Amino acid sequence: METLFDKIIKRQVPADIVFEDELCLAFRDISPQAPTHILLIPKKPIESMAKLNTEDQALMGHMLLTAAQIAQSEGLSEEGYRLVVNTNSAGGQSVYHLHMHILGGRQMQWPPG
Ligand code: DGP
Repeated sequence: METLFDKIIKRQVPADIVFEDELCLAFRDISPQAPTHILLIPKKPIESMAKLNTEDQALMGHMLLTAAQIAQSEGLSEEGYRLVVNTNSAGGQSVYHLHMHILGGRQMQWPPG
């Protein structure tokens, strides 16, 4: 099923895009929970972490490295930042297209809510 994030990939819904390559897209969250809050998504429409399989191994590695590069380019690396992947309903996922939240620019707390 097509999600909002598929529409952002296809430029049918506007977004503040900060990075794109052939495999993934990153854009600023519409409801930021930190001074920097970016969503990194694969272009492949994977619903959630729970739907990953072994063929996604290289893509997921690419996404982690891309998240680190985006954090670096946003100036977050030295102070630190948080990556979050909310998964399914108990994980707090609301858009069923796998996405990594890159959050930074403030002190994070633990445990998360
Ligand atoms: P999650 O709750 O983990 O599924 O995160 C979904 C995120 O998507 C949430 O932080 C808000 C963000 N979001 C929802 N609608 C839009 C939108 O139209 N544009 C952008 N840029 N972000 C959105």
